[in-house]
Amino acid sequence: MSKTIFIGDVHGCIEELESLWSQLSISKGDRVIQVGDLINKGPSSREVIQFCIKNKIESILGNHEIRMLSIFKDKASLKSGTIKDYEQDTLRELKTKDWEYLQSLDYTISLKKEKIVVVHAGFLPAVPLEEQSNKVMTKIQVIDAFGKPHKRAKCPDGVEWSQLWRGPPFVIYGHTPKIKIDRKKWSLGLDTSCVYGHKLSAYILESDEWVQVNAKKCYSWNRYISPYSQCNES
Ligand SMILES: [Mn+2]
Repeated sequence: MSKTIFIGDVHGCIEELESLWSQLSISKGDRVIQVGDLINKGPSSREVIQFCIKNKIESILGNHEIRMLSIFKDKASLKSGTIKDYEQDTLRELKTKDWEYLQSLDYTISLKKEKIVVVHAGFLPAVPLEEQSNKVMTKIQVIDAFGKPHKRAKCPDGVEWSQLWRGPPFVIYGHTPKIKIDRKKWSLGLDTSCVYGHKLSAYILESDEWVQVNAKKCYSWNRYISPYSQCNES
């Protein structure tokens, strides 16, 4: 039986992606979908995109892909001095084919029969699926008392969107880095903080199991997540 596999946020962690791939024993006919944020912060955004192209991994837009595509489109913004070092690195690294891959991505992938939707960040539970904004789909983490979406760090009293989400559809997402896979009745969060020194995770739908590899190191510092004080600040 062919498998459907979902992979969490990679952020340029090519060695971990390769090692996860070898543990998944992918065969012809399997479908592999990544939840966005393939690039930035980690060691090689370009190699990760090349790996996806070569292995026909489907992906969606994360906030980091949106950000890089907008910088790429408007080079004038480079002069504003608001570009982070890792964004400069990615901009230098990527070639035409890599940009074309990023440009081909959509905000969601729907598996109709399975009633599953894959999105990078999540959804606002009070809004119909077809009316969700691009910003919400790539950035939401928590919801405030007025029902507005926010970043977790900006709204400490907010409730995670996934706690309020009632399917169908079942939502598979990334963007909110955690130590463990975040499984709820109607959602599955797959960002297990690889670039922050924890794990890269994959979920296999048909057998309902996950496969994880440990990060080789902490590539980027995150105060909530990173285990090592010697991790590079970025
Ligand atoms: Mn993200």
